[in-house]
Amino acid sequence: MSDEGKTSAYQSENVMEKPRKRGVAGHCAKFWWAYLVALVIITVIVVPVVILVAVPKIAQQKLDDAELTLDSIIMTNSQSENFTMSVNSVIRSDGKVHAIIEPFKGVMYIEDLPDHTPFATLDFPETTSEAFQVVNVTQFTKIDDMGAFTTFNTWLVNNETFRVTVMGDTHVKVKGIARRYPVTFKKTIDMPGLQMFAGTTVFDTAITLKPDAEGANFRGKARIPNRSLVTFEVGNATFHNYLFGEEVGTVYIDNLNLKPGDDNVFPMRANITQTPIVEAMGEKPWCDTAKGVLPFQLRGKNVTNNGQYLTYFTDALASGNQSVNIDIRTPFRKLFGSDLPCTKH
Ligand SMILES: *[C@@H]1O[C@H](CO)[C@@H](O)[C@H](O)[C@H]1NC(C)=O
Ligand SMILES: *[C@@H]1O[C@H](CO)[C@@H](O)[C@H](O)[C@H]1NC(C)=O
Ligand SMILES: *[C@@H]1O[C@H](CO)[C@@H](O)[C@H](O)[C@H]1NC(C)=O
Ligand SMILES: *[C@@H]1O[C@H](CO)[C@@H](O)[C@H](O)[C@H]1NC(C)=O
Ligand SMILES: *[C@@H]1O[C@H](CO)[C@@H](O)[C@H](O)[C@H]1NC(C)=O
Ligand SMILES: *[C@@H]1O[C@H](CO)[C@@H](O)[C@H](O)[C@H]1NC(C)=O
Ligand SMILES: *[C@@H]1O[C@H](CO)[C@@H](O)[C@H](O)[C@H]1NC(C)=O
Ligand SMILES: CC(=O)N[C@H]1CO[C@H](CO)[C@@H](O)[C@@H]1O
Repeated sequence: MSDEGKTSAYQSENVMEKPRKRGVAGHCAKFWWAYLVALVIITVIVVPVVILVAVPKIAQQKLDDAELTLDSIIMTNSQSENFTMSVNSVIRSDGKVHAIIEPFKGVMYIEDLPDHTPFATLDFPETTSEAFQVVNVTQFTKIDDMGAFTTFNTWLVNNETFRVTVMGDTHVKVKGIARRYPVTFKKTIDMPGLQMFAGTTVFDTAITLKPDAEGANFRGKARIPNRSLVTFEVGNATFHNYLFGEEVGTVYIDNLNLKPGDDNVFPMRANITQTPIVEAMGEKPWCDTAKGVLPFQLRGKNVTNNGQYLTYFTDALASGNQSVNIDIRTPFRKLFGSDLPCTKH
């Protein structure tokens, strides 16, 4: 192979050297065939190499270099088998190549799980290679793989951050070239998770001795931080309520709609077994140094939205315990007018 290459290089040098000694016109007349051969070579090899190899490589390279940032994901109208998803994102590139990227379906999967099972498919609209391209998509989304979607929600609820990949095959049209080039759009992004709602606080609490009309003997407000970029329409959520490892009741939060940020405040109510609470309130350190702030834990029990049972949120919220310290002394004082005496321990 390399020998053949050398021979042809040598021959072409000969072709180029000889004509220098003759006149331009004679040279052209005599060696028209050489130009024809050169033209044919350029047309047959060089142009196709540029069009078929170089341009698509550049197109793919430019697409690979572009950066995708997710600004927000909004899940609304959550139903058992589907929901509406809005994704607001930006694609940034150097903007040097003028090209159109055809619409395509991009699958989304968790990068750090080896099976890369898609949990959702995003319909990307046609985009251009502008340096700053806002891509907002709102679409009805059918949950094709409930296991993968539940896992995504579970990671979102539990993790500090995790990686999600968006990938799809599409075509690029470069300005001035009729051909469409197949390219692959593949971007991996870091997604902040909810960290099991760490930092949730409960305030404006009140307790009653008898359950009210809704069966609750505890009411308060919960401020639930959302560190993720995702807005969730969760619906009516119930939680197991644990104290010192024992289940002591059920917590209800209705119409839970979590937006990114710190101002997610929801009324909560609970139906709590009173005995373990009263006992703890009379024991050290809760009755003195801990000031009646009890270390409860919450774990998802059931999520329904407009009468539909949402397994993907139920399972995600059930995947771990969320610690919430609740001041029981303040509502206790309001109810009884005094603290419980500390029993010796
Ligand atoms: C979405 O799912 C619900 C069940 O959860 C079903 O009743 C409804 O028809 C679905 N919507 C569409 C458009 O498929
Ligand atoms: C995309 O969505 C963002 C956030 O909701 C919004 O600020 C922006 O105006 C939208 N842009 C377009 C082009 O729709
Ligand atoms: C995310 O959380 C899941 C389950 O809670 C865990 O198995 C996984 O290792 C975590 N991944 C990362 C990247 O933190
Ligand atoms: C949550 O806490 C309860 C009570 O301590 C315990 O029984 C349960 O196994 C915990 N669940 C998880 C998922 O950590
Ligand atoms: C909660 O309320 C229901 C109905 O009033 C009652 O049957 C149940 O025992 C209560 N649970 C607790 C933990 O108090
Ligand atoms: C949640 O509630 C729905 C509707 O009431 C019920 O069908 C489902 O079995 C419940 N799931 C759990 C885990 O309790
Ligand atoms: C939550 O429950 C209440 C009382 O049962 C009901 O009126 C309301 O429609 C439910 N909300 C949702 C979003 O399902
Ligand atoms: C407590 C906490 O981390 N809150 C965050 C909630 O989400 C917003 C937006 O993503 C952040 O700015 C907050 O810091």
